[in-house]
Amino acid sequence: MIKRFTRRTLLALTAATLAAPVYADDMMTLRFSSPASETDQRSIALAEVFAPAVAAFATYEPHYNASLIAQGSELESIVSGDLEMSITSAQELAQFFPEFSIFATGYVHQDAAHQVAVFNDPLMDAFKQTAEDELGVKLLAVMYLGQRHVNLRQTKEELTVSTPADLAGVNLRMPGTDAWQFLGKALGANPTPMAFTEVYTALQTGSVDGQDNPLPTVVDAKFYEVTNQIVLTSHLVDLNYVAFSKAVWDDLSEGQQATVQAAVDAAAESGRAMQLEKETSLVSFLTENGLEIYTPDLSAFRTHVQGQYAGSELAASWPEGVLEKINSLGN
Ligand code: KDO
Repeated sequence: MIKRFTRRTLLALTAATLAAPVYADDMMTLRFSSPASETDQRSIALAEVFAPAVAAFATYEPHYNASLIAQGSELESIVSGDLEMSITSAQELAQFFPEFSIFATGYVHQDAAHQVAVFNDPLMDAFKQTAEDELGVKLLAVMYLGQRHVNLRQTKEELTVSTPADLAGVNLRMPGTDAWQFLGKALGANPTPMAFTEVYTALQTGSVDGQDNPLPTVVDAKFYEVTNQIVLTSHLVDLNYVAFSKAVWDDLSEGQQATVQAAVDAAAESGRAMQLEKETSLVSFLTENGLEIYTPDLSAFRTHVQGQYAGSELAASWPEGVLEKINSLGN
């Protein structure tokens, strides 16, 4: 907790001083960094929907595959003025503000529509305000990343996963932050922290047994080439938030702010629709490419994962009543 407090204070001090808009002959430059590839649906939506909509006053400058900023460092880069946009995660925000971990908790969000309802509900206001006041980052929209499943190198014959007990001893790559590591443990596995861009090689060489991502990511990152099964755990209906520099936002006119917001909303909607379509259509592609895809004992996974969060330090950081409100917004 001390680490987070120090980090939080340091960032608040930095946010107040460093971030400043980047201009080229009065056109604003919006540098965007993501670990995702250019062909990921979220990347496509921002490039093809957001960028043209703001082109009258801003140049969108995307950097993919974490080529400009390392995964997990985007928020600090926005604070320091080295970046203007990213698709951040609740897990990354939870590194500064533990309460964000509620949106990264296994089996809480039910589906894409539930994510949108939660993001647009007043319950989100305090979270957005904290990110704005203490980080200098505006969370403009929620993007649908998809249902995360366990994806393993082992064949189903070598390792059949029915319950969390079957993941005991499995070296499961999870992204680096605490909330991700907690989720990996809650699934029953041994989590290994690793950047997204290193995962393919780690699977190929066997330095990890598996990873967890939605089906569109398994295809886009070609993880299916170096794995043999997908256990449809649906353990996290995952999301990203479009993070936007507040310093840049404050430099926009009201009309330009409205244009940016509408453009981000349209991109999020477009990306969501494409990702949902891919989640349905890619099952046959993956089975045709030799992967065994099956559903485990979901009740066992849900019960075990929720049991791990109950009473945890993460759950202790959740504001009173928020989980109940999130659940009430679901179907
Ligand atoms: C990942 O590293 O597994 C992850 O899915 C975490 C997400 O929050 C997000 O960073 C995502 O990678 C990247 O956008 C690549 O898809």
